[in-house]
Amino acid sequence: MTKSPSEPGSDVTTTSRRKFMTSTLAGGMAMTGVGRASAQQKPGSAAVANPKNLPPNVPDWSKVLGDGVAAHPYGKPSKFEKHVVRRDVEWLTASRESSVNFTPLHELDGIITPNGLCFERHHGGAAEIKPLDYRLMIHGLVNKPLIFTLDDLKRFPRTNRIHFLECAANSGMEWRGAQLNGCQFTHGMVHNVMYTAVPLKALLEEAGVKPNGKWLLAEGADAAGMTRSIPLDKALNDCLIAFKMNGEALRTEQGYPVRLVVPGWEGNMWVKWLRRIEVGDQPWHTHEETSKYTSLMSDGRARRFSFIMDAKSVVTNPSPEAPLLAKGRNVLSGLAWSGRGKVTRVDVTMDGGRNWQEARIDGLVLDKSLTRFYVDFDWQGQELVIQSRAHDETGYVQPTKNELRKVRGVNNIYHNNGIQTWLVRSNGETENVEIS
Ligand SMILES: Nc1nc2c(c(=O)[nH]1)N[C@H]1C(S)=C(S)[C@@H](COP(=O)(O)O)O[C@H]1N2
Ligand SMILES: [Mo]
Repeated sequence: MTKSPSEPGSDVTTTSRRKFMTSTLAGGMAMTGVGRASAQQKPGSAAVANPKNLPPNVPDWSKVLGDGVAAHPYGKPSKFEKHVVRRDVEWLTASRESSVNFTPLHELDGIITPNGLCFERHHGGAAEIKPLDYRLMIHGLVNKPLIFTLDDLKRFPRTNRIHFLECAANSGMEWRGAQLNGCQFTHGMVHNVMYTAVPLKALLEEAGVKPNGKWLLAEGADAAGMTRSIPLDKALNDCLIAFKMNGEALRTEQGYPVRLVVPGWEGNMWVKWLRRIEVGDQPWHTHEETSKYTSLMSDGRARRFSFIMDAKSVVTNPSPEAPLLAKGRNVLSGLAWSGRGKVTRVDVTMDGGRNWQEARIDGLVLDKSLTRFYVDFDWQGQELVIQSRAHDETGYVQPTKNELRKVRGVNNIYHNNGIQTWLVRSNGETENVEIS
């Protein structure tokens, strides 16, 4: 019911009259280790190398043998990368079990999210399922109700697909203005992995959907028993029953041993620890699609079944946790995605919307996947007001936050795909702001 306006940038005022609304919680954030406090290096105070290890000297690590091959049966990141972790915001949720942590987007590059850094969102903790005891049941309006073991699933023809998963609440704290000082927290409820999976279509064909079967109910085996209604057309089109991510078994947090993949649609439909799929003739109107995952509009009505994640983008570097450290040659980097298909173009402005340039998209451009973009630029210490704007193959253009507020109001948590603004100060420090 709400189509976002397609003329972003129109409400940006001139430079002289521009006011910045900065992150209101920046101070509190620093205390809980969020935001600038978590940046590895402060602008202008780049860590200094030990001259002993620099050319022409022989560095320390060339004088001793390294670890043998058995030291790490399962490899870990370098110990110098300890800061690259999922982080959470303690005050955001009442319990650890129904909570969320965030992908450190500003530390990553390319389009694939490493398994150990995929944000987690669960409503009743991460279930631990013994693979031998795992079963997937398909029942309801089918000719032949079926129960599959994990091995049964792995005997169906499989496919590999790279898709983003974005929580509908990603950027949800920003509806009323800039809040969280770091792209890990404003945009980190997204990950992008390659799934090895069986198309859901194959299993539904095996069971034989009756002619009046029009909707599916997907249910998780966790304590939260997550349930969502999914239109049959979507299920037959591109939904997947996934058992591997980035080549290895799903992580416990991501639904081991099996999760549902619903490409381009809101994260809560991607049921983890998938237990059963029921075929019915109408949606179920579960708790997760009535009291939750609906959006209260200004007129008091609620927007429901808002499945698709609209096109969105964010500049990951520079950003509050990744300030500019040096003048001269610099790389601006970011991510763009769309639940409607491929990203076709990303525009970037460094002066708050007066001038836009087309970013350089690099690497794979895939359907309903994160897409990496860059702008290679020269920085002479001037203040920058950085934004990015994604376009997708349907012609949809990412709106400004104010344009979104006009159609959706501010009583909202979900589906905030508005344009993000970072203010880079002349010392390189970067802040979450909004332009008024
Ligand atoms: N069974 C089950 N599935 C679930 C959830 C859950 O709590 N239980 N959370 C959902 C929500 S709200 C999101 S955003 C995604 C998060 O997936 P991730 O943990 O792999 O990031 O899983 C979805 N699937
Ligand atoms: Mo979510």
